[in-house]
Amino acid sequence: MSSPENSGHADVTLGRLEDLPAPYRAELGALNLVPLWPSLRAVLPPGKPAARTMATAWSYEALRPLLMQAGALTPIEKAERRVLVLANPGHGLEKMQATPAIYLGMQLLLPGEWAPSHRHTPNAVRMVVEGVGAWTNVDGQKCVMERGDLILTPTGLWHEHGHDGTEPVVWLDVLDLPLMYYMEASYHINGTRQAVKSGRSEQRYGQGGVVPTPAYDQRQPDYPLLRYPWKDVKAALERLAADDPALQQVQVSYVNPATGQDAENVLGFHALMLRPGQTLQLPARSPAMVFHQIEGAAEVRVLDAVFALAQADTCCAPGYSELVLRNLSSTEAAFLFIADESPLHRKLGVYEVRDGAAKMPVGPRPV
Ligand code: GTQ
Repeated sequence: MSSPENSGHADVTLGRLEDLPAPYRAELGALNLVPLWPSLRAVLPPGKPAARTMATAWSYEALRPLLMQAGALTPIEKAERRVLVLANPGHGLEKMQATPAIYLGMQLLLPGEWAPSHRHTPNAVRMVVEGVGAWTNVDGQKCVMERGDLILTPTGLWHEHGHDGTEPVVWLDVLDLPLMYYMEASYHINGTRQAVKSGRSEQRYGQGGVVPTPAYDQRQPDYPLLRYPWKDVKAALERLAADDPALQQVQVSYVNPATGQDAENVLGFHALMLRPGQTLQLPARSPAMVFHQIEGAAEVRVLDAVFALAQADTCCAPGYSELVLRNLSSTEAAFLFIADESPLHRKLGVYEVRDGAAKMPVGPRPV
């Protein structure tokens, strides 16, 4: 495959739709036919994809009062999931997409409320933003929700949310809903209240380095660990930073502890620590990304945008763009939750890192 630099014919102006006689266009349309050449450059742009995804930030301080208002305006029975969707204007707000494959929503559950049991084809995770006393029952496992915790609700697993506390609880939902919807593979099934089963995944799979040995005729569950407590993830980041003071990218990935692979099939999840005053440059990579400030404050520069994220703020960046992250404090570490489309790109064979000239991956197995 030639690179854009040496593909001498890339600038050739192709014929436009208007160049074709109207009766001919009408005849094509009547037979559900379309000429390719007027759209060829749009669907196969030179060198780099054309992104609809705009670098966009959502302030928690700004959205929180509106979310609380939703709590007053719409009872949970009328919402099932009381969520304000963080929609990217580049895609059109009605598409409810943050990036091509990522949906983001801020969900509010008030004390005593119950968001009834259902399961669906899209994979979801929750990143807890504020409040105590809520829980998510995933496939019979009651996962306590505390700020910064990551809770998985992978494809097909029953889940319902409840709240035994006294203050509102808010969390960030991250789903691969846009992809599933685009594939015409998105649907749900409603269920009844799930019984809490014995055994908690955290007790069994929450210790790095060891996993329970399955009985000889059994295999590990597909999703062995459903809750990743923030206190453990934060401690892992702090140990990583202390172990190697020269390490630039102090980052951990949420993985399936039985396989070491991505925690879910489509989206990747990571936690990043920026040391006090640190600036971190990230090369352009093909997957789009989402950043959510768990603790501290950080600046995110992407394309022409500069976002200052305070705690609980969220932003997104299109793929194929360089990023510069900067801790806005010179005394405190900053911690970011990252969701990206890297498992999807790897599976599709289109994952690439552009730390120099564009390198188009060839073949289905990326490096
Ligand atoms: O909590 O199950 O933001 O089904 C969107 C769809 C949350 C949920 C969302 C959902 C959920």
